[in-house]
Amino acid sequence: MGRNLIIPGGTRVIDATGKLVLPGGIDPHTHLELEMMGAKTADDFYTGTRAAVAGGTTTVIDFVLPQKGQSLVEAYNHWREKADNKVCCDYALHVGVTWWSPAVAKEMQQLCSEEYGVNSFKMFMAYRDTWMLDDYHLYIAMETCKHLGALPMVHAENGHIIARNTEKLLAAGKTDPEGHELSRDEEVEAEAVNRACVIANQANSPLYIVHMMSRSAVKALENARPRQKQPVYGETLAATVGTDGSHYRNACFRHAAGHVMSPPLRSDPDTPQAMLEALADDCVQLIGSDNCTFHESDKAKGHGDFSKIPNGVNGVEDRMSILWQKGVNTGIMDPCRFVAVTSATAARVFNLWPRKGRVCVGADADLVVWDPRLQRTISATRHAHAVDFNIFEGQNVVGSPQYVVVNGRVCFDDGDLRVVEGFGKFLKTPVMSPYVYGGEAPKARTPEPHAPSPRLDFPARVTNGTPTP
Ligand code: DUC
Ligand code: ZN
Ligand code: ZN
Repeated sequence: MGRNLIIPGGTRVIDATGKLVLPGGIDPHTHLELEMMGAKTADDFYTGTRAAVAGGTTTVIDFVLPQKGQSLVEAYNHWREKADNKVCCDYALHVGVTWWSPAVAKEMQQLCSEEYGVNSFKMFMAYRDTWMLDDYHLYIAMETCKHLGALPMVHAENGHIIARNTEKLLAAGKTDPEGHELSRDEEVEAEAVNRACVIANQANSPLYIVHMMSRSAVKALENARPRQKQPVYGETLAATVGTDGSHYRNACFRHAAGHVMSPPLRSDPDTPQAMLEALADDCVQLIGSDNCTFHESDKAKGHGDFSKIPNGVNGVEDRMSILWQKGVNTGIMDPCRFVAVTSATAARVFNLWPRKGRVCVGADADLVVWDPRLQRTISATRHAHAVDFNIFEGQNVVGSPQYVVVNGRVCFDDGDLRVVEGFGKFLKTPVMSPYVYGGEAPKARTPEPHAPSPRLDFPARVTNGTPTP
């Protein structure tokens, strides 16, 4: 980087005039090659990171999810085996604390060592029969994180209420995918957000709330934040700002089941706008994808019983374009905030900054030449995922990567995807992120009316699909 650089002969020159050069996106939340609910995700670490790169994301952070009773270190090793030779871009790992014993605390400490490079642990307040921790153990897990300088993450939904509502709905004959949303409405999420904040406060621990999906959840976080002694981060998803729960009422099972994820998309039509505003005004700090794709044939396991539909949707590829379209093109956020929520803040929170998430001398050459005029129509027929469904099917987005450089190599080249399997590396994330533990994190804000940023005027340049008026 610099002016008047001496450029060696034969160096490829990419002219970025009229484009934006952004740090590669960081998706803090993926599930690649995961087995859950009797199915295996369609996207593995190759096709998932291929899709990431196609959309401008050059780092993903995936979740190691041990079975109850399984050694966390063993599960971590298994994830490394699945990923190391397949990833097309760099990746890091969070580890799930899905059960508790004193041995788990020891393993958390081991995973936080330099050798393993983990600095974040996820606890589930839902998935009662597989991954859920009760509040007592959630409290201890958070204390352990605090002690280690790691960051506890929670899936905030009340698993007991979901279990009981599911029984009642199925008994009453409500078996179709809409039952999924009905079994876990907004207050079931908001209650758990509040409880997670209270427990984190008792543990004097920072907290990261994954996939916040509703206005009620955001409100619960806003209410709690002024009381918190340590920083609390909120994450929302591409799915949340890019689509909504109306799809659960689609008469086509394939279509409705294709949108089933947890927490669910919300039927309140104001949700996407509210989540975008929460992202823009720093109530919510990051946007991930929760990419967890299942083929139609696997979603079909839940025909006649919504509780058996494997939970998860796509998003790692389209996350950045969806947010640009819904958030930047509408004037809700400016391009700098776009970079913060899609890349820089994740790098800071998970202690990858400034190697990742920043364009500067010394950082990895993970760069996106972003064309704010480039238009495309999202479709499963064209995406780089392995899965046969896309929750954003048919949406036109203006704003997409033209080039994506992964560690100095052009891996998305003006529409041509040129990824290399195994090119990515595992990133060790040291504990005690200065952002989380050093008082640099965002403070509670005083809620104020949302002030829109000036609308940018980029005329469209069409690649595929038809231009929107
Ligand atoms: N939610 C999903 O939809 N899939 C994976 C796990 C989760 O919490
Ligand atoms: Zn979750
Ligand atoms: Zn998830």
